[in-house]
Amino acid sequence: MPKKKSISKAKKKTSKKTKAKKKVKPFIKKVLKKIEEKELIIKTKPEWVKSALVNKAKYQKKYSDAIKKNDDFWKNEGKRITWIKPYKKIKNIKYSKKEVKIKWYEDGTLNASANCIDRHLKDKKDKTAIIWVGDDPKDTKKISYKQLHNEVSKAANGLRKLGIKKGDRVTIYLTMIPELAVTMLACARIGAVHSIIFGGFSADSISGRVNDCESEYIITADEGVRGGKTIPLKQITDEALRSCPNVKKCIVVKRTGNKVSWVKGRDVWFDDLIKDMSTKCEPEEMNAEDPLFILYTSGSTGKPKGVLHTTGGYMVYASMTHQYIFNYKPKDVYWCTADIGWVTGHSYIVYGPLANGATTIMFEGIPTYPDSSRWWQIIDKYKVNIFYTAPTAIRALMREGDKPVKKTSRKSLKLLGTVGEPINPEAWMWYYKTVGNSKCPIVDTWWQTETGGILISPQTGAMNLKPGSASKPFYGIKPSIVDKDGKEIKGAGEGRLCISQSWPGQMRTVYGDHQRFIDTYFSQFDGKYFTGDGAKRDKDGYYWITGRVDDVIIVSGHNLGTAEIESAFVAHPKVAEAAVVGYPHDIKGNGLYCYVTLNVGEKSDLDLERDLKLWVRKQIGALATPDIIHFSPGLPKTRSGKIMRRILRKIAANEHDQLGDTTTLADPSVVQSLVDNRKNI
Ligand code: 6R9
Repeated sequence: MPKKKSISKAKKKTSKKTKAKKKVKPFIKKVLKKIEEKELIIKTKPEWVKSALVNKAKYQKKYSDAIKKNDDFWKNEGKRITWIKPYKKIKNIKYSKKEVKIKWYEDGTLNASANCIDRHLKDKKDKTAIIWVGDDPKDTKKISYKQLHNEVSKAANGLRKLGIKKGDRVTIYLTMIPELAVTMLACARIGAVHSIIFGGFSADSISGRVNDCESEYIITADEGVRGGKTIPLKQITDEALRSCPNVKKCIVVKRTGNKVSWVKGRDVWFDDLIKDMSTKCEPEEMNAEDPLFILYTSGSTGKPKGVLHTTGGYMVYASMTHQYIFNYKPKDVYWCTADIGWVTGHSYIVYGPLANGATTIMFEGIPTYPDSSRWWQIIDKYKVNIFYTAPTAIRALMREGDKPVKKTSRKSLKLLGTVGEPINPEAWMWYYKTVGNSKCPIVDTWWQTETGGILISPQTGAMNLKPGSASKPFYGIKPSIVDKDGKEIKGAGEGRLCISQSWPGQMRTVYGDHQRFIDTYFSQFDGKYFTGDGAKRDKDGYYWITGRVDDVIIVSGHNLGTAEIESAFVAHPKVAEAAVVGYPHDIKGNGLYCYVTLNVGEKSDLDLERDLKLWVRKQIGALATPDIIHFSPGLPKTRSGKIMRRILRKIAANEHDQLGDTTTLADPSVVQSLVDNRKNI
């Protein structure tokens, strides 16, 4: 694929720019046209099939068996985990508008930390479990399974010494340092329920979460380090704890060694706590349905929900999806760039890979520090085979041009993955061609905090790839597309995405508010879990996620998915990112207010504004002609890279005095600049 402009290129004279633009345009047009005709297919290559765990026929058989003989299927798959007391019962499910009960393997017992560590000691004790890569390229550390065992056991004994016991909630507020994985596994070892909060969240978000789950213990660090900057974690924690009267102990990991304030009797240095602890710590025997963790996720309304996951089913599902979807082999070096404070980090940095005895990379930094080649350098240095990231990061790096990528070889790569939001086909193609040198399949994995693991994704070797489509359901997953009245749409069609059969990794409740769990996910469509997402199923049975259902804008009576319009914007050679929201419009009902971020070096002016309106109109149709284009250097995003359209809607509607909670934003200062530059409607 012809290059998008790099910074240096973009700075060159206009004549060159025009030339580059000419080079790009026909290609993009071709891509869009092909996608429209559903023709853009990346055919499964023979070498992918050769190395894959399944081929087309095997996938189809396994999928249909898993649906039809669901209990037998999960009975068998449950064996991938080491149980203390094996299960006899498989599932016990009640899915209705009034009552929801989800239990898997309910008479079995196990320990999640023992599954991630102890069971590998026999044959893999010297294998690297975690490669920690620091923010500073010189900072790096390899932790073997044996070392991980010792560190986790010491930490677990330390936590026990403080009085923490089975069932207690422990909040962890750390950036990506090894102690984050160590303390979460230590909690699991003693049966405490961890609640991890992104190391970028504010004091208010912390206190809200600590109080909601009545956590009496918090683990943090003096400071965090990201992109060459420090984050005052302890200071933020101190501020949060002023409104958390029930917190008894604050355990502090030393990361930078800079001075921090201290509350005598409450604060404890992590190093002091574990100094004299034994490297032996008997794992607590947990029932399969005992809670493993709580993870807060914000919805469009109300306070964040404490999504609760339990032990047995979650471990089976995380381990299984990690193996099958990433086509994981025992010698692979695997890297998921997510933060552990996000569900992707829980399932696909820690629990899934470690349960499978993998070598998993934990990266403290950001993709653009010290320069925008950092990720690709890490891939070369550690010979990464499987790489999993988010579309928002792909788009940001694409914005920097091909040069930083091309400086590296990336020849160790075998498979690429994405998660978090719909990936626009242009970013998909760049990822495929530029990053993967057209030799790695891409798995576009659709799932949610609530689902515990991936539900819809291609399976390498078993199906062709369609850029922008999350493809097909995983084993045992039964998606169902319904219209707004709940009527099931069979075959090809578009509507709301539900899942009509439980799977082991599913969340069990909203912590402390089971009614909210029922109301949020089960009250709309009887007997089905409603995901909140819209989806299309094409004639080949591929799923295309169209975004959150509340992201649909009705213009002159026609439904327009924001993802579709945004994808059209991003296909323009000058555009890096876009977010589209609706605003009340006298004639059309809703108008389209479009926030657009340009590639580095591009200038916004009236000509470009006109160009972009025509461009989108041409890609989608007159109905989708943008009403307002607001050029903005950044968009309000959560730390996991999701655009907060709720805030953008308020700014568009000139209701910026009612923005609501903005504490979960990665960079809250973006909001003020958007408000200051708002366009009149
Ligand atoms: C894992 C995670 C869940 C929401 C989900 C959907 C969006 C995630 C996606 C995707 C299209 C994909 N989403 N993966 N949309 N294609 N491959 O992201 O969890 O933070 O809870 O977000 O993210 O809208 O409903 P979470």
